[in-house]
Amino acid sequence: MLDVQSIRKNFPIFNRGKNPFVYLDSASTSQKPQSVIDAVSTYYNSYAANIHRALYTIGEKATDKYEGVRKKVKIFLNVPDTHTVIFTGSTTESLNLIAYAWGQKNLNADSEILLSEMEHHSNIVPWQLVAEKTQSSLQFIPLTDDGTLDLEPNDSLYSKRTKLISVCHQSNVFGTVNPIDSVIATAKEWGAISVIDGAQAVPHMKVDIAKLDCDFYAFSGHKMLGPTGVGVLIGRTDLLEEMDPFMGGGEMIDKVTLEKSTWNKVPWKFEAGTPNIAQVIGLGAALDYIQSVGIDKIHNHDVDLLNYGLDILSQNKDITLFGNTQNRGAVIPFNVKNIHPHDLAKFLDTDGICIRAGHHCAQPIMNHLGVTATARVSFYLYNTKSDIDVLAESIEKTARIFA
Ligand code: C6P
Repeated sequence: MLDVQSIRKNFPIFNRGKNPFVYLDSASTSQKPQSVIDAVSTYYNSYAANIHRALYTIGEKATDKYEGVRKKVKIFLNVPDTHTVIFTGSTTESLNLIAYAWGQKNLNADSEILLSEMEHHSNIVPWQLVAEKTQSSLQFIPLTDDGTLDLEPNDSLYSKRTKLISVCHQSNVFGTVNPIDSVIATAKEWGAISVIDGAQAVPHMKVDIAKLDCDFYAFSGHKMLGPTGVGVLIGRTDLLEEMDPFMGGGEMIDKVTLEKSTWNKVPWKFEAGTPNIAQVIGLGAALDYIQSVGIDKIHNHDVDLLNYGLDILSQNKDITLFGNTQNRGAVIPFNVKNIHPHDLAKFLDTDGICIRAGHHCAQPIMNHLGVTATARVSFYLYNTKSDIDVLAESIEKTARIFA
């Protein structure tokens, strides 16, 4: 059991004296504990310097702290080699990095890119862009009505032309935790590389990169208590070494002449320019915080809230819940009869409740569901069952106003 009241004391946003304040949008971005805010401000207050180039004490300290976070990520996710942990700006940037740096070199008119209909736009649009450039084509693993992927062996989906399979570990709309072990195994079987979008998974469950043995894994810091502006891409050493850089500039080079340049080693080959130093250091503090609480405890707490939320919301006859999958994270998409989700979100906000409403950057899912938007609530370690009770009451109140 998590001691949620003690946890909430660590998050300044819950202690502003604003009551009620019910934050149910952690799938969009999480709140930050004081230790993360302190780690970022301490960097700016006491050792703000560029990394890998400053020869003075505070520069060395900044470099050590930044590189130390690479080791923390390695330990947190059981990554075989620290050098395969690349810092980016976000999951979006991580996925674009693969699409451009791997895709442009390895895809051609004979290649197929296999995605799923469940993807966030950041795991669709970069592939559309690279498909257009390379004349390769896109295929999609179908979505079923209960919010899972139809992974049945299917000759029209998988073939020798399949060069890359990219799916999310956990859906940001349904919360579905996909059987990525089998997706990764299928990719290997067909000689394709596997890419996993872990944006919604890493904050909420134990992820073991060595065990998964995928080719690329991407996630964002801001959904896991860290600052915005930092993401991670983990890649397989040989693939990263073969790939051309994604961006050119300082730091990513070995030698530069006016005619040509050679590249720094992995991971720095992919970290052009001054990186997001403060944000990476903040991510390190977020990893420390999650480890101090325990990712398994957080996961169990999520599941508890999910089951409670599903139970409470399903008692309201005006609510339509979307998706119905057994293995899922703490995300619930729904709509309320006769209320547009945007109106619902605005009315809930007047009661101090933050939820997401819209297409959730997953318009193909909305098309599949036959709606333009849904409401969505998502839970994290600082949420309580009483947050869900307050939500349910406010939904009922809003429904009475709209009736
Ligand atoms: N989903 C949500 O409210 P960035 O923005 O790059 O940190 O993460 C993009 C992203 C990629 N994949 C998945 C599965 C995601 O959920 C997200 C971000 C947020 O659902 C913001 S749209």
